Amino acid sequence: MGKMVYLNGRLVEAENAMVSVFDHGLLYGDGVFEGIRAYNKRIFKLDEHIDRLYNSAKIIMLNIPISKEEFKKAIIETCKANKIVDGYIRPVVTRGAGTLGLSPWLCPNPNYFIIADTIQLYPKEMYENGLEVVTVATRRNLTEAVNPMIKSLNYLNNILAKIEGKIAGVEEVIMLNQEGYVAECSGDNIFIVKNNKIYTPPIVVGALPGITQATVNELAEKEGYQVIEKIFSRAEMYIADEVFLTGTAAEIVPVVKVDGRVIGDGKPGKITKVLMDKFKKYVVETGTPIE
Ligand code: PXG
Repeated sequence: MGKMVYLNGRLVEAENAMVSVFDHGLLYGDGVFEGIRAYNKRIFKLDEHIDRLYNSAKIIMLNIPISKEEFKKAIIETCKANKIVDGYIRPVVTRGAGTLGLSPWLCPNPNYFIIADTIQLYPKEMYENGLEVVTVATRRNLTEAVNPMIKSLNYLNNILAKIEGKIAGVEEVIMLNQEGYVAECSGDNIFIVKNNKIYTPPIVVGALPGITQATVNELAEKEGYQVIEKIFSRAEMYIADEVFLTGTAAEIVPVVKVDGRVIGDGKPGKITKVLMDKFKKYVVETGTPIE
């Protein structure tokens, strides 16, 4: 049996997992998604990801046709069918097939599917030596336009930023909001450390409420560090003692250079390394069992 995809209530062979070209998810990016990790046959922060998926859907008035409990069961079933031990899970809900017009009311049946695959890990050097990042010209979406707290299928804002980063020769980029404050990265949240205090921008700045970000808050506080939500500028980032990024795929990545400015002593920071270590232990011992 090859790869199986969960599509609208049942598991189908990956090559038969198809949606219509009239699906508004494809035509307009009208839909929502999640990216979830599995570690050691356990699904990490499943409830949190499901809550965020349903929140994103609620904001765009997309009715997910099954309950949260049913969605969680479907995710577990998909992981089982694909014998996932360590993997990456991608639940997607689209507006469904409709007319060529924008109206979501003419899309009566949302499509939902779940892909469970193995994960392509980032190079080890990135974690050992730290990452260089740059700020890009593409600003993060206005909260009054497509609010970045919606994990929608419309990721062009992030993709444009990613392209700028690629041209500049970096793997991840920093995005500012319209006021010029640091919002987040193309697919990661950002933290800075100054005088043993940890800061991350509040969601109102224009960022996705990251589940890895929330996990870092939890772990940092357990270690006795204060995590403060604070609006900060590029300049404050340049003079930080440490900078690191968080995301489901990337986990915790130390940053050692921002816009050409060396952060701290140019090596992954002390607190960053403590958090990376705690995170590594935490992920394998928590989570929803796949069996
Ligand atoms: N900000 C944005 C814009 C994201 O898309 C995060 C922050 C981190 O959130 P979590 O909950 O994962 O800690 C994300 C999520 C990829 C990829 O392939 C990454 C995300 C989404 C889709 C693909 O790197 N990151």
